[in-house]
Amino acid sequence: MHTDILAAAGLTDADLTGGTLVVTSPIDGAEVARVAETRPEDMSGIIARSQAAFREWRKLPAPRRGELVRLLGEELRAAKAELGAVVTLEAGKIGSEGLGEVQEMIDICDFAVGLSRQLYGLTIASERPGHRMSETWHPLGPTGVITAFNFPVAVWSWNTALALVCGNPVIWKPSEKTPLTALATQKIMARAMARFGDDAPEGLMQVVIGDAAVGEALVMSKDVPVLSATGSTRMGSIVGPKVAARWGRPILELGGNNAMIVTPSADLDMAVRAIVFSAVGTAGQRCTSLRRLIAHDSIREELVARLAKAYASLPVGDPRQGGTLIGPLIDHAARDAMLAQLEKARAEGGTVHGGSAVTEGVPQGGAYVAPALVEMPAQTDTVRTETFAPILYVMGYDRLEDAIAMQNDVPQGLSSCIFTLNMREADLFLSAVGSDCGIANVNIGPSGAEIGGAFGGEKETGGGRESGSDAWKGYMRRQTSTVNYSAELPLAQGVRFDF
Ligand code: UN1
Repeated sequence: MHTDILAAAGLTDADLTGGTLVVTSPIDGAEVARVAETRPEDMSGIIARSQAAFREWRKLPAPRRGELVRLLGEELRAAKAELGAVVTLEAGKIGSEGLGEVQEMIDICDFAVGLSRQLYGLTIASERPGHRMSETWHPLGPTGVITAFNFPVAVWSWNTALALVCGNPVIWKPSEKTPLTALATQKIMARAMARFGDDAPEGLMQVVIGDAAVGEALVMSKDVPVLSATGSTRMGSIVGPKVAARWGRPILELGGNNAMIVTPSADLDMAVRAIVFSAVGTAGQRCTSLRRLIAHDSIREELVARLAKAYASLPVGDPRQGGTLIGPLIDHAARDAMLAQLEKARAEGGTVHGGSAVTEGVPQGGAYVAPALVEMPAQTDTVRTETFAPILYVMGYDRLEDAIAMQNDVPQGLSSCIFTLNMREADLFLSAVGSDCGIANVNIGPSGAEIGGAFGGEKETGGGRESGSDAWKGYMRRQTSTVNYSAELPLAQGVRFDF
């Protein structure tokens, strides 16, 4: 059955057998493939190929580069079902989330195609007569993209669609847990490149598979001027300084500890739906997953009761089955980490609803859990720690200022939201004294961001921005140019230097 899914995605025996990286499905823990790994000693050749591709690719006009991304979007549309199925098999996402991830790839391609005609610079008024100033954006060079298991292909596409139209080749290191989605995506990319023709240089888009040593080569190489990395704060704290120390440009998208404030005026029906999707969707394994609920004391008990009822009805199981809403965690270590955090929360005075391992009615071998709702007396150390699992901590508040302070009082700063029908509360939350996160929403949950906005966050989230808005500027270098079309040579700031 797996073979059918993998073959439909264009993967052959050569891709799936004979290698040293054992790939298992989180659905049942069964081995799916043995994928060949890139040898660390081959990385310098791979980076050199990327540099060679860069020398050609940067010469093409950006709208022509956009044409390749347009074709990539077309190929992704044609392969949506097949690639979505591989996401489900390899990352354990339910069907509609696997498809949604591919849709996110298609959306960013559309965005990047338009962008390829809009890499706008500025013209600037010069203080000197007969002079003009302008600002132009140029390609930077090979872009390393290190992605995580939880969005195994969408995050690649945010970076790659932008990097390509900006004139940069890409070297992609996917998570060791999800190499098959990367190989399937590379096949789709190869089809787009074949249709594009000869001016897509060989080496424009390369995939490298392996462990930290392979990633390290990208992190350390001066020939990889942009390094985008998505993953844990621990990983980012290693990668970020190393890239910065060699004067590269890191784009970091790390941990989140996303909160929702629910105020007395909130539409609780809507809040419950938003909470359930954002806390348990993708089994709580999005960097944007809702992890903390800060509810006004006047509605907290009612909200918890409604959530406990909703949680009890959520189907946990095989993500390939139509009705399932909560698939497996990525592996047993993730389940152990979740259960350990729940123990800590209990020790800190928390009351845990749900949160146990599920072994009945699910495929054997996978790490399935019932989502946990944990009422906490305060925002303890455990609450301030991101755990990649469906745990939602609930705290109460009395004054909105205190709720905002609590929402901000964590090391991470990715996503946040408020449910309220009171416009003063909503705008206070979005103001300079409100949420300190990169994403702040009103009356929607913290997850499921559209690609049109810049995606990323502050503090330990790493400060990077990817995807929409002007995130493309992270992949380009800015050149300020002053042109003198007069026959004089006046100096700026009125400086005289006559001789
Ligand atoms: C991630 O979990 O790394 O906003 C990315 C969202 C998705 C992307 C999540 N569009 O939830």
